[in-house]
Amino acid sequence: MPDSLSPTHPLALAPVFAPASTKDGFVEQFLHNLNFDQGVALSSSSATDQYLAVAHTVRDYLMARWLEDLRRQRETQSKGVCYLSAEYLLGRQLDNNLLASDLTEIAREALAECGISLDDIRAEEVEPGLGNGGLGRLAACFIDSLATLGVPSIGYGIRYEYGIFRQTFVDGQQVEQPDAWLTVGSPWEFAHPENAQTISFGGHTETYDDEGVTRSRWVPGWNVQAVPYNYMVPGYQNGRVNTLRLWSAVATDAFDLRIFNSGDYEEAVRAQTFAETISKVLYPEDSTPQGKELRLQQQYFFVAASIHDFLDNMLSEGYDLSNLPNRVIFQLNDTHPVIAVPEFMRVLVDEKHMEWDAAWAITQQCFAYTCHTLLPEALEVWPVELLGRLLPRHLEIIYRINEEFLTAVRAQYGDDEMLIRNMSIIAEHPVRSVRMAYLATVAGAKVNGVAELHSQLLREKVLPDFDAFFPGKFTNVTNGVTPRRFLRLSNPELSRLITAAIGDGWVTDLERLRELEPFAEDADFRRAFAEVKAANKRVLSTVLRERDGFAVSDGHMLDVMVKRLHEYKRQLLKVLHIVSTYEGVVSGRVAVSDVVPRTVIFGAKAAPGYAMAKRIIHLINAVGEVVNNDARLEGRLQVLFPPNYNVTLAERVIPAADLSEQISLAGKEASGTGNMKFALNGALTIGTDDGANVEIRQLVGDDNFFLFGMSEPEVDALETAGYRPSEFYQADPQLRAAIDLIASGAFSHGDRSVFEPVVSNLLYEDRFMVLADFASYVAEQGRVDAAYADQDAWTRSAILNVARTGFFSSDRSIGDYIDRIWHTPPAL
Ligand code: 26W
Repeated sequence: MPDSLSPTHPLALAPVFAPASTKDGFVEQFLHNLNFDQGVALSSSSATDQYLAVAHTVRDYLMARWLEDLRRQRETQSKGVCYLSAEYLLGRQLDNNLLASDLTEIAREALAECGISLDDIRAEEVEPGLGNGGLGRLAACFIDSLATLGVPSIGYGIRYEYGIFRQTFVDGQQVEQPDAWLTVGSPWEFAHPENAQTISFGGHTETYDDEGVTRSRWVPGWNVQAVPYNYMVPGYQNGRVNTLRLWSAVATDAFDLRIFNSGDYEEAVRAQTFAETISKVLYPEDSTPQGKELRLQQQYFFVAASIHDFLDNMLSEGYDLSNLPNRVIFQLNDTHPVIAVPEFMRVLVDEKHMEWDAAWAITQQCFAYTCHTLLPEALEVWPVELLGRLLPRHLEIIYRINEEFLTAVRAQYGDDEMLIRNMSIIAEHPVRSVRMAYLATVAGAKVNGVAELHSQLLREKVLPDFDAFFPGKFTNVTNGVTPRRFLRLSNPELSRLITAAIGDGWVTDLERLRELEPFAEDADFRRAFAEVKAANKRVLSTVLRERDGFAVSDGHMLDVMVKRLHEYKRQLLKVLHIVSTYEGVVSGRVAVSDVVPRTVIFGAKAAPGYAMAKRIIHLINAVGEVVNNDARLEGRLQVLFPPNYNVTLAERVIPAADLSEQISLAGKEASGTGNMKFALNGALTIGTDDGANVEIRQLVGDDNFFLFGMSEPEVDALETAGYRPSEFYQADPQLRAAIDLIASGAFSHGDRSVFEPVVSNLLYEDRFMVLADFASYVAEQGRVDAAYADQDAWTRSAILNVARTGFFSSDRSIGDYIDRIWHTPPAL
């Protein structure tokens, strides 16, 4: 009997009937789970039953490793990372977990024996969309890398009952539907109500005398329970399984009881519903925080639960808290979890009775902050009135942190009131508010941006005074993506080709893709590579036909722009290019035979309250409707906009793409991570010198990247000089023709009012300088067309993009976090 089957072994594992690591074992375990978990016989099982039983089989297989890792992390007490993130955009789990356990082929054969196709089963999984876009997906890539690298770590977040909305189009306009991802239950989660934390809100603070010491305490007004749900995060074929712990809100008994005793049944039910709204729904806002009270409740709810969970469960009995910096680093994924800072101080000072200065010294070593934006309107601020009402003690603590910080600033710079006002954690206008990014910067051991350019602009433009005041605090960690999901899983054909050429070491050591470089000169390899791309396009074509009824034309360049809809990302620039091509043909300026056949694919969700973004979605659909159906184009230009772009669709679109659109105004996109996924899958980029595009271009080389547009300093200069978009409109007949066509109602059945707000915004405001970059963009697209005509040269460039973008593995990003910020020990 193996050790771990003994009841006295610390893991005391239940015997498994047969290990799922053989085909027969898998079949046995699968049928067992089908019978005993789903309660059905194979003959009467639905695809959902089968999916759940397969998932349980994989889960059972990983369980021993998971329990072992949980025990190891608790026992070794080595320094670990708590990743605090309000979002995790995980994507489907089955495929990933099969790959991590190296069970894919076994599962495929075992299921085939039962008359089931693995491909059909995987389509049953509803992806957990617990994030908006880049920031949430980055967190998911990071926990994959943390597990693969064996870093002692845990991800903490919120188990939203409803993830990012499901997008549908009605008459070309976005309509949001709730995403009830938990309807059939998630086979990957484990609820632990016995480990619930009580999280308090409201009330007031008071001081009291504790044997001659005056202390503060918080007397809360109400509370909720935070119930943890654990998710397995398996490392890639390394026997490690980390944990993602997401919190769900339920009403506390005490809360219910008080009301129940008062005899108000309806009120008791209402109270319960109220408590549970906290984890009900992910805010679909991306970049523009709304300052909603419920959002602050969500933020405090999950970070307070996480901190208490860590202190209660992860530290050994009688742990010396002054040692905490050697035990943990809390990484703050943007400002959303920053309320953790005053909470941590409150626990140390009010509950553990630590001196303020000692507690602050510890806090400043236990937190680090990652900023993910440059847009001023995306920097979270919480009105003091709201924060003080919901978290009165935390507000007092923030005031004290600020007071001491400003005293130190004064000591260094004297009474420069302007500077003090600029650096204060408290803003006075338009309403007195807490600047969460400033609080994070003052508290964090390190502050990092997410690409070289972003980190530079963060230091120089967003937080310059802080950079001067805290030398050495600012650093960069360029983002990355997991090669498991975004190459190995999503592009199996290319993976096979790469592995055949250089072996499979690249899956965990992506820089090894460099070894592909010589193959760019090999005609046979180029042919095989081009064949993979063509096959991926056929797969996408099938997916889009089945999913959306779209027909993708053969032989077209696939030109893809997928990302959240935001003005700074400039989907409008792409629309103007399409409209201009169309206008060129219908006006006779361009011969249709000169149009290089392209299919443009958009994918984008707009925040439900972002009216301009929704109008742009409408415009894209309207332009597609006209262009796709105008015979004069002879089918050479197609615009497809599949609704509900998500991780699952990304995995199909990216491997098929020829051209990746990364066209934000320089200085606005912090990094981008889609840009990395496309390059890694052999798409060429047309892009501005923005975010991580800068590093992509440096790595792949100018010859293999289509650069256009103003640089960040040029944008800055134009802004200073005074940007007048109408001057660009007046000066460029091609631009004028495109805008006039939209304004004429050509895409709105003659109704000029429909897109009038878009047109006038472009002409009179154009915050993101679409018109200023139009000519340069169109010219560069001309070079794209010319380059695409030489398919063999294009393929050569595509291979070089793959070979030279190994740097963008999230394993490398995590390595950088370890070296520059966390200083955690090597894997156990
Ligand atoms: C509602 C408040 C709010 C504010 C900002 C919600 C979400 C945000 C995020 C910071 C938006 C976001 O996802 N930022 C993206 O982060 C990616 C990962 O670092 C970067 O690659 C993108 O450039 C950045 O826009």
